[in-house]
Amino acid sequence: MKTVFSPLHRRRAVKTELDGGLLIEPHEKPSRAETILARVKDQALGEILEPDEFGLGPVKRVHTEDYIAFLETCWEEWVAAGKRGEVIPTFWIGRGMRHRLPTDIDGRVGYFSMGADTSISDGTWEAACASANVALTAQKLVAGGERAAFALCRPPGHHAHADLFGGYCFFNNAAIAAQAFRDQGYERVAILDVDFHHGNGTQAIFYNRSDVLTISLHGDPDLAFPHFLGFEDETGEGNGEGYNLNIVYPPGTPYSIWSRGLETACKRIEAFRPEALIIALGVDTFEEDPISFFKLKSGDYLTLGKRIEELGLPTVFTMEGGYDVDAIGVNAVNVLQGFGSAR
Ligand code: SP5
Ligand code: ZN
Repeated sequence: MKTVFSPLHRRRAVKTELDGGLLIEPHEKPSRAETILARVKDQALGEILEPDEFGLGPVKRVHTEDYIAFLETCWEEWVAAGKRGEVIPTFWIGRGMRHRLPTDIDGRVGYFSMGADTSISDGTWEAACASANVALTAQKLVAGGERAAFALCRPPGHHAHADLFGGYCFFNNAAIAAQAFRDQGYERVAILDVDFHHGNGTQAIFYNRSDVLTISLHGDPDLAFPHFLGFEDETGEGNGEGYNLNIVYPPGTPYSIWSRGLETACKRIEAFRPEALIIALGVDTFEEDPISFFKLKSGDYLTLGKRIEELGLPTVFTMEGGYDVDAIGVNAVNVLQGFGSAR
């Protein structure tokens, strides 16, 4: 399987993550992607390509113009306003307040975010654009006839809404790739999100559409980030009714339980008869992950990859979360090797 990777991910190297009232070293750090890349090379998974440049056209199919413009200049505006630290939102739209885009940078940062876990500094814009290009290049490979491709995206994407950053995400790479398939004439596309966290951005982007099926398996949002979306009664709206599926699990869930939901998801995907599949691939379901509470083991990722291959669909993997850096390479590449070894 071919891997798409951009060294520009290194431009995203924030120093802070607000966690428990402290500014800690971010969980979402450059060594994550480098460790996965090293494993791809070590295992000779396949050719490694740098992304093509697609410009902002395909990004604008998913994200709003005002959000994109904000992200591009946010750091410069922040510095120009005399701030001395990294961009971290402090104020949000509370219940009863107005959804009106303010001029002031503090107001704009709050307006376009869904969490304060995601700092911004110089280079975040370049890395986010490169990450979208990585996903789009993998999509192009698969549209061109490859059975599957691995988009080694960093920063990740699945928490980003059309006009919100947060959860370490800026552009929703999986959604952008899915929309690219649609714009190239694919009638139905499925997105299966196996990251520990609910794919809230992906769900929201396609919530009223029946052409992109969204499925997420994740830690119960009653107990885990993103806290305010991802419950099982969220099934889609309007035309999209029946085209969103959430499956939630409690702390301590092992693969033997998690995989039951995977079976439900696979049955739903088969019934939908998509022409392409996107896997939002997070490996923060791992037993040693520092911010999550599932108990998947490294070998389970081989089994997961094999089950995904059995769907028999053209498949793009977009890299999402996974914060045990020591294991992230083995776990992510195990999914891809499980997929490959089923042939
Ligand atoms: C892409 C992705 O996986 N994003 C996840 C973002 C989660 N950010 C919030 C992390 C909160 C960590 N809280 C630690 C609790 C540990 N018991
Ligand atoms: Zn995650």
